[in-house]
Amino acid sequence: MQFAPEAPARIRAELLAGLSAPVATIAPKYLYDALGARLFAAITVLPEYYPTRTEAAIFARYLSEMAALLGPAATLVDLGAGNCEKAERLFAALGVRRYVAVDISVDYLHASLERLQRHHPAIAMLGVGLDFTRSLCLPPEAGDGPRTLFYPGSSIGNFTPGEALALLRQVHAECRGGALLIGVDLVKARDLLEAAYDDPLGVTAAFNRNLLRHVNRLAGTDFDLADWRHVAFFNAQRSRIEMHLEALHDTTVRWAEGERRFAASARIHTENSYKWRVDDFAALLAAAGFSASRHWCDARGWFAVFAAHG
Ligand code: AVJ
Repeated sequence: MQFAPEAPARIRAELLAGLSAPVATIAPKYLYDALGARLFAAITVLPEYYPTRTEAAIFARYLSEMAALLGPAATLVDLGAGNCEKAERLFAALGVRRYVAVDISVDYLHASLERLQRHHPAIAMLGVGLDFTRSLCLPPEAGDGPRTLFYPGSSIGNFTPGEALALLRQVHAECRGGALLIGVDLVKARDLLEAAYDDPLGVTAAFNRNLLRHVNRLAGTDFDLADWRHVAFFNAQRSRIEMHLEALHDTTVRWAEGERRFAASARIHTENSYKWRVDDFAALLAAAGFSASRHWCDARGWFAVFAAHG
């Protein structure tokens, strides 16, 4: 295991700067404290949240085709590994011999890797605690040969197209002539998109509102969850789902050396989830330096998995 956790003071400064900005913002990576990770796991089994099961079906159906295209992936680097479940399903087909799990949440990673190592004693495993939304720089232990980078779940959707390009350029450099396997959520009808991010059971609302508790712990703020409601909608012009927290009435949030007043219905922007068109994403991969990419979709064309060579 190798951890490079962000300094608490830096996290706090980043959060308070976001809260004080003209458009108050909290980065979506803070959605995943221990409870947030469990709420997200619950989201993935909601009938309305199609991405996880659609992507899993694409992998189940086309894995051998993907493996044939990629060639043996001796080193598999999992970006945002979490419980490592998705990567584990690739081990046999891709002939993985070294597995590098990267995640911002290191506690979770530790437990996941211990279990995984017991089931796959022949695979060398390394856990890396890293916030790659800042910069993706893998340690030398990640191996000096070509690497296959795995970025499933459409987490790339959290980045603006410009940020996504910058991240994919780093991914391209880190794969060292290897490959990338990435899941991408696609543009579809507004009602399908909005139901996936504002489910009737309120799990996504709980996931979003729980962010405020996490921020209270990280930044020493005094958010009262009762003051905030979940808002999610598709911004068609920018091709993204936006999640916000909206003040139910006038409220002031305080911390050690500052405060911010929110008028009724003022919002804090908490997440973007970009939805791509296949051609635009293929062009993005090319712009990031990847050569010929291929993609596989579900029958409804809701989600795509792209494979590209470095
Ligand atoms: C984990 C970023 C892919 O954007 O669909 C799910 C997170 N947010 N429901 C997504 C999320 C609200 C998810 N990603």
